[in-house]
Amino acid sequence: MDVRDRSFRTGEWRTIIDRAETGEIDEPIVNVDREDRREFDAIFVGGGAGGRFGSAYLRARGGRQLTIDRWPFLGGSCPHQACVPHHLFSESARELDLARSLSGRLWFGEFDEKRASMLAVIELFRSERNRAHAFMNWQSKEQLGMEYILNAPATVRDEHTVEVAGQRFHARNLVLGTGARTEVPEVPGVDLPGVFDFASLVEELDYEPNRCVIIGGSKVAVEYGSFFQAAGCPTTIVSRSPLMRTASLHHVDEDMRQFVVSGMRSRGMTILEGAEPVEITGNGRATGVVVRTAGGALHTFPADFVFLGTGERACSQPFVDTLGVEVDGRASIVVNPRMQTSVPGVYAIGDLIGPPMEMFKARKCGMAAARNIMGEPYEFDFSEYPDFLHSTYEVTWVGLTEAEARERYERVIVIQMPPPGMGLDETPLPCAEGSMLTAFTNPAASGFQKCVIDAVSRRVVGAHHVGFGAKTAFQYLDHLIHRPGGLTIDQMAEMNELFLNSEHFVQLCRLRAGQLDLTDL
Ligand code: COM
Repeated sequence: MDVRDRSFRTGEWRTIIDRAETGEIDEPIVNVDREDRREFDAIFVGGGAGGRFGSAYLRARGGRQLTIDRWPFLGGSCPHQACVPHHLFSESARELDLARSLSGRLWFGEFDEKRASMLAVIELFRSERNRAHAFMNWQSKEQLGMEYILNAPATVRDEHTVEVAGQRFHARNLVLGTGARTEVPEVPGVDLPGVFDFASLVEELDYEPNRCVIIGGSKVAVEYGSFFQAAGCPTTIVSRSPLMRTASLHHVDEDMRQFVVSGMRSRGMTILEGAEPVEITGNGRATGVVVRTAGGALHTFPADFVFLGTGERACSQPFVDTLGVEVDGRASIVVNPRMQTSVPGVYAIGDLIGPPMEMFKARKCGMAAARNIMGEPYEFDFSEYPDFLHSTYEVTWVGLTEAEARERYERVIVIQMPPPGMGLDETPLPCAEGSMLTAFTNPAASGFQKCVIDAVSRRVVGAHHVGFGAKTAFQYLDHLIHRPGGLTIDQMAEMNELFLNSEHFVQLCRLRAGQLDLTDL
């Protein structure tokens, strides 16, 4: 299907994507400018976040790219199976938990557990997700001027050649961005029906689960588990490491972690740390998980729904086989800070190069590759970054934990809410957007925040927050605290807060900034 000379509106794109997904359109969707005789500067293999942003950047720099994806849309797993559904599920968890905790109060009706359905939310996502896909195709073509071939897998032939739908395309460079997949643990029974990961959940779930066991303690386990529990499916998490202490998460403050994990427990979740799955039992489909608990005893936890939260592994094998790119012990393609692989002219980006498997990294990797390809030496160091997850809350953090700061600096103060030593139920603070009703009805659950300051330089070195509405601020806080000179408590005190502001940092810093010798608050 050649769409080059057509200009579809998003509704028309949606129909095309729908038809491609049902197999009604089984040919490639081709948007290639046959009249442009220029060589391609790059072929992006994979049109997910990294490929799309890299492609857009390269075009904006005057280059010519071709982006190829096996799916009939650009944007990749983010809008199809990962970030977007996760945010829909996490918002649903928050709403469900609020409605449950306020059942019968104010204007809230008696909470009806039968109407709390994870399947209904998943079906909503499944039926509507192509709207976002349609926008990506439209924007990439009409606004960003990208060339692409969709609905057809790409096969890399050599470091300059990619074959798609029987046709070969050549480019000065290749940018590989085909992502990662769930690392399936070697547990007997893992192939049984009733065992899902984040992708098969949105593709295949067709029943309402009654009891869930999650294997693994990743971010995905915390986020999806909180949703399952809120949607009325009692959930047990089986994790070798303490939750939020897995290797993929850095700079998790212990007080913040305890607030999050004890909140999950108080909402009814069972969290088994130091535990390992021995077997998924089943009788044609999953019926439970046998777990060796921290004490060594074996217990069987019944479940009609088992979810894998064990992390992901890069889909690098085709490129190892064809190009011989170097990979590390976890199959992630090894790149330098310019995103160059061990093979000259071949770049790799996003989840394919390993953790953190986060959106900011994928998109900036794409941009970094594009800049280098277009002759601008550019390095991307993603070793320090802000991070977040959802429980029923938005949990956000940047910089150092209090413990890390105390190791690094001689004198550290914290500005914290509730203040250190005060019981959670003694104060309804912090509260702001999204937590006012909770603060007035269940103060102990209103949230937690902590700002960590090096008292000598007066610089903010870490910020941690559990609540709602603060995530956006952390993007800017990340920039401010990591820029040369950083961000001091005095500069925070100069900011104009939009009161009530979720993380409370500006006004709390102002209460202390007058001190020449800073103390905790
Ligand atoms: C976002 C997809 S949902 S992309 O990063 O804009 O391509």
